[in-house]
Amino acid sequence: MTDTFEGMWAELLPVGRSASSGGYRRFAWNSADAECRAWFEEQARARGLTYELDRNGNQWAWLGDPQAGGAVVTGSHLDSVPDGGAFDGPLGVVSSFAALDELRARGAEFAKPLAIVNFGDEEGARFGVACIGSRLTAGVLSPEQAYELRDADGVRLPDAMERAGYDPTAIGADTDRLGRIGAFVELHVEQGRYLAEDRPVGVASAIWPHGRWRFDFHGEANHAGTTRIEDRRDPMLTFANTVLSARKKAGLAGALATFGKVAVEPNGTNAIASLVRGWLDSRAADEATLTALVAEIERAASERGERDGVRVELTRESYTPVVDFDGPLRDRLAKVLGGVPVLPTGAGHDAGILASAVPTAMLFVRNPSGVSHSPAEHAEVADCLAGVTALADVLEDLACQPS
Ligand code: HGY
Ligand code: MN
Ligand code: MN
Repeated sequence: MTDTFEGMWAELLPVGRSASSGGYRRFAWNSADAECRAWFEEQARARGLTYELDRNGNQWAWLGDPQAGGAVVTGSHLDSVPDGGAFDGPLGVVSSFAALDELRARGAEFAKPLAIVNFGDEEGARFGVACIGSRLTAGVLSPEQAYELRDADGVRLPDAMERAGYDPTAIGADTDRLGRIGAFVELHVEQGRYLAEDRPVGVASAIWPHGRWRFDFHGEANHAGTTRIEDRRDPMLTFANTVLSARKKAGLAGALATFGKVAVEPNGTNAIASLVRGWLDSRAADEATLTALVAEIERAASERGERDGVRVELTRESYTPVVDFDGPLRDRLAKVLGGVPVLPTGAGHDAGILASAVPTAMLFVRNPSGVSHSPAEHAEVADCLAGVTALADVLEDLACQPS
């Protein structure tokens, strides 16, 4: 099992990696994504698994009859955020194949179908909505909504799918497929430091509610060298104040608010901007806090906009309500693993989307620094292998023993 994990990891590591930063740019339907998908299909076929591409472009590798029902499914995603780390997503997919190899090495007898899945476009880095592959499958993103999505170059999601060789006309809820899943378990690198001092593997209890909102600050383009300060309608000013205000209000609310992406038009050094677009990522332990925080940030932005002569518009682009993972499944995993830490997370996952339709659980693997969505993201090999063993133990309990 050690050699299969490290062999697979080494194969996948260079795909879509920047030579300068060491970060990844595996975006939905781009060439790096295609290479990752080819790798997934190769791993499936090399193990004699039944390879399947579903209507939403998610990849499945089946052991046993995909139609039988009660399947135990594991897996994660292979796409990344811009300049992301190596572990967020791929650790779950590689560990799933390695866990299957481990179970076969143990001589495990499967009583239920087992599947490994790669959910497409989990990060939403290109089209702005998180977990598009699993949201479409769970029916929480409609085809109509998906057809409206465009990337920064104005390319529509269906056109991107078509250019990558996928049929966008088939996308939509896949109730039948979800109805054949008995349990979904996603292994993922931890994206905080909860496990750092403790154990290599933990079990997830919940995912914080979180969302993405786009602020459009409409000002007036003008000359940077001839426009008096008092005559300006500078959206950059309103944006900057909104960033500061969001940070302060999130701190007071014990919540999180991040402006990590901004677009400026016309984006010239010697021109006052006409439009600034800022994307807010906000998260909180409960929905009431999150809703109140975003409303406060919006109010502060509008008030500042009044002062600056800037019109402010807010659009919610992506939202995931709080996820409390399936209690009995969570407790069963914790028992199988012998009382490991049970922890919440502020990071969204495909498991969080599927939790609305099937019993779902997550395993976290220790990330010593807690850093994620960065080339510095890291997990020690020993902890990754502990994660594979834990996943194999859990899958053996769920799929290899008559319930
Ligand atoms: O944004 C998130 O929490 C996840 O990485 N998609
Ligand atoms: Mn991520
Ligand atoms: Mn992830």
